[in-house]
Amino acid sequence: MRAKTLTLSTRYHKASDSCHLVSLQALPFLSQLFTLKVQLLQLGYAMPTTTNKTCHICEALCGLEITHEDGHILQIRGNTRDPLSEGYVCPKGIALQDLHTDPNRIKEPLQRTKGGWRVLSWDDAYAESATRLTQIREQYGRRALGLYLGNPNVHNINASLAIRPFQQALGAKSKFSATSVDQLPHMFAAYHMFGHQLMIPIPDIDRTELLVIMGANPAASNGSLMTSPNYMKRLNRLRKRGGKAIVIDPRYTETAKRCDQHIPIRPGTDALLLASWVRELLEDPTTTKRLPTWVTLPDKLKEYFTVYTADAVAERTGISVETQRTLFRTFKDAKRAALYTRIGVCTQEFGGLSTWLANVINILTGRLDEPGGVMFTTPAIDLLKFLPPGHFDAWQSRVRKLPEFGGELPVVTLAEEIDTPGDGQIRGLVTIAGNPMRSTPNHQRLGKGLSNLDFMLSVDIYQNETTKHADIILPSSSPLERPHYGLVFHALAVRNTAKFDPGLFSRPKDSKTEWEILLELAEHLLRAKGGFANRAQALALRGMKYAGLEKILDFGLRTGPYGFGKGSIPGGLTLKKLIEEPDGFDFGHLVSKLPEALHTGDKRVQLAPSAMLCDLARLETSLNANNPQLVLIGRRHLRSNNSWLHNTTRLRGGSRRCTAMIHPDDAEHHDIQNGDLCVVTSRVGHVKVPAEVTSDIMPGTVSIPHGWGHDDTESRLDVANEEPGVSVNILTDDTLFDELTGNASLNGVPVSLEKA
Ligand SMILES: Nc1nc2c(c(=O)[nH]1)N[C@H]1C(S)=C(S)[C@@H](COP(=O)(O)OP(=O)(O)OC[C@H]3O[C@@H](n4cnc5c(=O)[nH]c(N)nc54)[C@H](O)[C@@H]3O)O[C@H]1N2
Ligand SMILES: Nc1nc2c(c(=O)[nH]1)N[C@H]1C(S)=C(S)[C@@H](COP(=O)(O)OP(=O)(O)OC[C@H]3O[C@@H](n4cnc5c(=O)[nH]c(N)nc54)[C@H](O)[C@@H]3O)O[C@H]1N2
Ligand code: SF4
Ligand SMILES: [Mo]
Repeated sequence: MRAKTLTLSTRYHKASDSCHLVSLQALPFLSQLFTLKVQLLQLGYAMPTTTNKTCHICEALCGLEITHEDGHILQIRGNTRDPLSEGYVCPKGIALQDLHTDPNRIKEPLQRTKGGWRVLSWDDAYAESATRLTQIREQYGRRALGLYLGNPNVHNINASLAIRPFQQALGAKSKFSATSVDQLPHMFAAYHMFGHQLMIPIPDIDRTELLVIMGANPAASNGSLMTSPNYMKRLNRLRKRGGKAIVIDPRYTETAKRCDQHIPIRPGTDALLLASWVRELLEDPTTTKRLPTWVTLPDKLKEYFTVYTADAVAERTGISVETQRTLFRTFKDAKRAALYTRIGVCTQEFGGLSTWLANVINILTGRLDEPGGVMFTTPAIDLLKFLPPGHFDAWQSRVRKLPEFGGELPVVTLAEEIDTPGDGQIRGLVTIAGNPMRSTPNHQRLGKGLSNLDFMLSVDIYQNETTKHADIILPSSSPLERPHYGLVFHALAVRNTAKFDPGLFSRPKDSKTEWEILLELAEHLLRAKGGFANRAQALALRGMKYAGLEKILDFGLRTGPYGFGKGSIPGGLTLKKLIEEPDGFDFGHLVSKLPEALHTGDKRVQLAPSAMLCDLARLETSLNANNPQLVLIGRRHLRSNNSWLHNTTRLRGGSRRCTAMIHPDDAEHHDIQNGDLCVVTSRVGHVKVPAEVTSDIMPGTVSIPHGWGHDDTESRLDVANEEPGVSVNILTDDTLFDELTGNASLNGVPVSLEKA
């Protein structure tokens, strides 16, 4: 049995399973200890307590056990009873304590003045923000107000639930988010093929026999759009049961090193390989005959693919005809197989087509909705029921006429919408948990725009490269002081589970969650606007505040697939039951649910929507393009998370280095030695970065991780500042994007290289 600290349970902490196993003889001893503990507590001695918490940093939803005493954290470890993460924790989960204690984390509202930053009361901060934002909207219209939502919002139930009413009260038309430097192509394909933007097929890693991983490095990222904690252990299990894993990536990644095969691919050419794959499948007449009856197949689909012969794409992709054919055959012959594509494939020139084609391959090979293939998760709160299915191109951006998706514009247009004069030019901006000054392409241009705004408000925990431009920063409480429910990521998980934690510590007086901040701001905005409609909205808002976050979650659970009258829990799942079971509920493997679960009007999968078929013409043109001499790609590190986890001492060093990986041939060609400082230049900028010469990367490719560049003197990030690195998004280009979806093209950016 695992050794355990004897702990006094908190209100919500269930006695651990190992306690249940303690023999009867030990009971008198335990009760003596308990009495002793109570006596010590009465004398004012604090005792260690162990509380469950879900890690909110990445998508993996790891269950943690945090031992703490008197507000101090003594230990963080993985919860072995967690049905999804099974005890796994990565270094970032351990470093949660640094986030909590970070002296740089903002604790009070701040206002930027000519004389520097000053502390502001919450009331004044709300009032001032609402007045200034309302003024801009009334004077210049809704387009003049911008909103940028960053990635941590989807990991934060407080923000996730409060953002919608806040948005309505703000009334900003120019909305942006990290979606368009990330998963937009997945949502675009889901919307067009399955009828709902969040109906994303998830690889059934626990039952598959062949997993093809394209443009993802789960050994660093722990999986994305497949919540799959302990990804590498899951891959090991797959291989132990006789299965195989293949990685298609320009770099021989940490993941590839632990798989069966690595196929290097030239960045940005995935759509060509996938089109060749689809062609091969359509060449066989039995492929379409075997399709389920609920798949709509357009006439003459085959004709769209005739040009993409294995031979024709070999040159551009760098993948030989032989390797292609073996890959296609292996996938087709496998009893169970799943093709999984992620950020390296999304954020490139053909991100939309590639993501769609991967879905098509999974469907044509009979993998969709089949165990061991790609399936749809059944989360305890059915997100799809509460969120709109989506829309596309209902209106366009002002300057470049890029299409909206689900009411948001591609973030590659943000800078030009701020710096291009004219009607609707953005003059006021709100950022919530976002750092576009490190996460979006060509952010120097954006920086100039931000410093010229009439007013900017940031809801954030740090004064960083983005929020330093704000007039007011509203800080939220520590992540350890707030509840967690993985609203979004339970819905994208490789297993159906649910868990809730109410937060580890109570909040200090005057510290607020995003739920409180955003709803309070919304109320101020509605009041500033006045009018009957706004009074009605304000009333609804007050109702929401009064009900509280827990009531809303409880409603979601009760009406969900394991709620009253459904599932195996007597009386149905409620929040109370989740709280009483802090290790969470396990509802088992993903289940087949098509065609009933489809959101399309005709309950059929649209295999080849016209938007995608039209875009194939653009792909065809690229077939005969020349490969650029040198292109840039990204990289993630296990000990880092986007741009905002570089201020912890625990995560410093190790493999987490901001270097430019280059192949020995390219190094020799440019007379660069390992460790030399080199200059990487693109159309929009240049950076000076140490070279890491390695044959792990394909010739003609440079890899630099994103999220770095913390040398800004106006930021308050003391630890990050000591090891600043450079921002790769100085090189990425706001004019490079996927024309189908509007997603940024961050991989495959043409660059040149020289010794500094
Ligand atoms: N070149 C390149 N660029 C990329 C990528 C890439 O692969 N290559 N990846 C892209 C991807 S996938 C993503 S998701 C985006 C991320 O893009 P963003 O979401 O814009 O950036 P993050 O680095 O996640 O910054 C998050 C911000 O939230 C703040 N924050 C952290 N926790 C909290 C909290 O609890 N509450 C509040 N209010 N604020 C908080 C941080 O201080 C920081 O300012 O970056 C993208 N950019
Ligand atoms: N430790 C850590 N974990 C994270 C994050 C983090 O920053 N750090 N960020 C989180 C977020 S927001 C996200 S979205 C996920 C992303 O999770 P992943 O998608 O796994 O992201 P990466 O680790 O960047 O892996 C992308 C891979 O794509 C490859 N690649 C680049 N260009 C191409 C190309 O043109 N074709 C192909 N086939 N491959 C290419 C890169 O070499 C890289 O190995 O990770 C999440 N988890
Ligand atoms: S893998 Fe992600 S969720 Fe798990 S501990 Fe690490 S950062 Fe947290
Ligand atoms: Mo992301």
